[in-house]
Amino acid sequence: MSSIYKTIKELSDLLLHLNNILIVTHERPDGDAIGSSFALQQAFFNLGKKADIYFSDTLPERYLHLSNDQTYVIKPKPGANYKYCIALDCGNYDRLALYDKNIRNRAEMINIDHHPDNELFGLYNFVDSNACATAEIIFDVVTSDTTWKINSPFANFILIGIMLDTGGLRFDNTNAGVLRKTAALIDYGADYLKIIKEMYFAKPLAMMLLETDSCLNHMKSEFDGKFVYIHLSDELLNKYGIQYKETEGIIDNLRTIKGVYIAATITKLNDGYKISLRSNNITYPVNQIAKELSGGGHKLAAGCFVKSGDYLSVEALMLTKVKSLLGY
Ligand SMILES: [Mn+2]
Repeated sequence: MSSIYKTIKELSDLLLHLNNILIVTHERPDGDAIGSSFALQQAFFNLGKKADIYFSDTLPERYLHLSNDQTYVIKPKPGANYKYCIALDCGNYDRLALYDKNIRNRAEMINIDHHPDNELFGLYNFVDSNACATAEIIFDVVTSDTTWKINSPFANFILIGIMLDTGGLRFDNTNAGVLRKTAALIDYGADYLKIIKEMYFAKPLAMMLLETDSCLNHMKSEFDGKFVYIHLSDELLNKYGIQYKETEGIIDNLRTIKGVYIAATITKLNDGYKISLRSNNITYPVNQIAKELSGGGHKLAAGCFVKSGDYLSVEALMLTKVKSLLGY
């Protein structure tokens, strides 16, 4: 029997009693997935408890400095056995990066997330779609009970999660509470200016050139300019030596264009194409499109995967969906 937790206090009481913990998150982890995972691990460390994090791949370059003391694993030790598995920032079980697809039969699964379409796949579930980031939920937990101890690494990890999911405190999910918590994180020792510098003022030249090339030569515009998208082909990425996992910022740039409501990138992935979608207007919730194509996400940021060997048919499918969402 699975249960749904409604309050931060209940969640905090549950987490405080755990030991022998594995933390997991979605595939191709973003700043919130990474920040909230490291933050929760740090919170357990601060209580003298051990918790491992599993990622299915090495982290994007901008996050590599977070992991210099080998605090996460890519290949778990054979026979690794955890009593609890905490899933962060992931709406459904299939999207979780897991080294053992049967882990939920071997460990008690705790699902903590802020995606509105979360499928409550855990034995224990806490989902708050009003939270701007999963990192905000972890912050709420750790500040809800004085048993938890906060230090500056914890504050930095939370801040990274919040900054990434709010686009640097600029997206619609930024409210007064988020700003107060950001201020509190600085009081707890987060290095705000360092994080801003690393995230927004340290773009590799190759990335700048890729962005320029992709806007100049590969961006397409439809529906009176309300929709723009880029096919981030392997050829284009290879030209600049940039891996797909590093390109999280490109789509966010597209939606800053005046008059654009929806932006997308399409990238080849294994036996199909990954479509990432952004909206800057809740009148056009892109998770609706993602859902119709078996993906998911938030109203303003969502994604899906279409199994197909044919780019043009995937592009056409996406255009049909966007057209109807925009009411054309
Ligand atoms: Mn998130």
